[in-house]
Amino acid sequence: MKLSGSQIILKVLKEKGIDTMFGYPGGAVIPFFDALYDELDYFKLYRPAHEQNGVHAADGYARSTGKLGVMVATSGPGATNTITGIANAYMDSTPLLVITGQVANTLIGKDSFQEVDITGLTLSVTKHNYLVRKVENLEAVMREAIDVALEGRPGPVLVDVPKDVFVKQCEFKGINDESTSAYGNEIVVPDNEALNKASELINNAKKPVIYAGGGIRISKNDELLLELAEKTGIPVANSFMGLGTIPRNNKLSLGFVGMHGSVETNMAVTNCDLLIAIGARFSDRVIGNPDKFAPGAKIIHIDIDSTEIDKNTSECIPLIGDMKSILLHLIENTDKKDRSGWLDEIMSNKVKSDIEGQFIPENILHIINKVYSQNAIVVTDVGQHQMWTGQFWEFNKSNEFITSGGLGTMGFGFGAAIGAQIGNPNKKTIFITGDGSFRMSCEELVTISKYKLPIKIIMLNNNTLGMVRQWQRMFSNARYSETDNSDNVNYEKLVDAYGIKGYKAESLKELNDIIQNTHNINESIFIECRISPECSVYPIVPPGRSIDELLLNG
Ligand SMILES: Cc1ncc(C[n+]2csc(CCOP(=O)(O)OP(=O)(O)O)c2C)c(N)n1
Ligand SMILES: [Mg+2]
Repeated sequence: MKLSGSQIILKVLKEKGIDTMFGYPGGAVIPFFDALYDELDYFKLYRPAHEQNGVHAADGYARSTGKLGVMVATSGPGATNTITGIANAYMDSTPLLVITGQVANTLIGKDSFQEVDITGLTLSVTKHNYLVRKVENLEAVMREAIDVALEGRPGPVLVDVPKDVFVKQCEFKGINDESTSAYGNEIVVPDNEALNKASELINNAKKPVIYAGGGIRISKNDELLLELAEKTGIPVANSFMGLGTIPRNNKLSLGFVGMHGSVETNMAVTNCDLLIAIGARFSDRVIGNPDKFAPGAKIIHIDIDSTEIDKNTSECIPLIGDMKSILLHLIENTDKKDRSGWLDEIMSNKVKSDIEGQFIPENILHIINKVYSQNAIVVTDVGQHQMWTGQFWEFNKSNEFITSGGLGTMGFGFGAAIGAQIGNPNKKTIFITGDGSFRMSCEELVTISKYKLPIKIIMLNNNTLGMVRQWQRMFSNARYSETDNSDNVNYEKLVDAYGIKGYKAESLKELNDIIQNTHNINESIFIECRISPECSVYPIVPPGRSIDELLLNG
């Protein structure tokens, strides 16, 4: 059967069970969108207002569903607009397929209209990328690209397709095509000796801590993590990406560790004698001064990606391979233990403060969390509001928290919330944003009204680029250079222009009333919470310091 390049792409997507895409048209991809036009009874394509947000949407869709996220963009500016989204997905290990149109083969390398070397530009932020110059190669490349994105440690893969390749025809070989390589079938498991040694270390540890990261969400192992923690009585500190891997209201959950970790969590990791890292990568935001991170601990490092071992730490005991197999082995070979003495010691460091009645992020988030405690996906932007959400929201599951961890991309949240809501029509998507971040992506208001996505937008409006301002205040002599945002944007009017109802709250009572009156409405709403620019994220570990050198104020 002869098919065009565009039809080949759609055929392989269908074969892989992919029916949802994000995309934005343009000259080089007209043939692709033309072929799609005939397939709209199977495929659903969502068009964002901006390609960057389309990639973030594919990312939010992938993180919340565990499926591949797909974004299609045109050549030149369409392609360059995807780069931030691709880098963001790369840092947080999200499986994405980005298909870009390229100028026709005969025009490549001539500074042609809307030509950019997108494979060159994205080389360092993709797991792999391809420029497919011959239609005969497209079928195998498409299959391989999808497998590479999903297999092992997932990541974004880009396929660049010249316009003539979309149009040219060739024979479609089908799944038995021998030129397709077999990615994704190999399950690597560490040898028994290493696993037994790790079990023994766990059995003998007096003060162990599990450091659980986003790899647990990616490999869908929340339940096994909980089983291991509960059997061994070992408390769990999360990386920011790992929040939700253990329910936050479980007594073994310590929340997240690192720059904005709580005192008890950072002290637990500092004082532990064994740290069991599971699907976490010891990012600099977690470890602070590497020489003083968990100084008396042996470290077991469980990961699918061997290049993570000893990258940011040294002398780990590595367990490389399939997390499910490793966790099952550890659960079976570790002793059931009561470590409540150690947990009590950890919890004695907890700091209590009297904040009742104050219109501050902690109380605001508690009110919202109470109403949306079940079946909700929380998506954030980047800044103080992101850290407050991580600190105060009681997550139940790992795929119910979506945030930009590694790249810290302001503007990530709106697109990601759109993708999460599309992937999970039966869940409520709560998008928590800041005034600065929202200004970077609010063009997507049109997308949620067009597709009737009932996303709840909560803006913590401090009229400032709060996180940067906090650093200026604490570490730059309060010289507030270019962080002021108090230019009286009327956000209620802005959202009204898109047919979305907006509310403003300046007290807990107002917020409570708004939430009570609106939470059952199956439409998008926007709630602006006007907070003081002086609200800060505490604790904070000053740059370069160790994670036990926390500041609680100042
Ligand atoms: C694209 C991008 N540009 C700049 C930054 C640097 N940055 C980090 S947090 C922040 C302030 C965010 O402001 P806002 O969204 O209002 O959140 P707040 O900290 O006030 O809660 C800035 C400018 C970034 N992370 N991403
Ligand atoms: Mg702000």
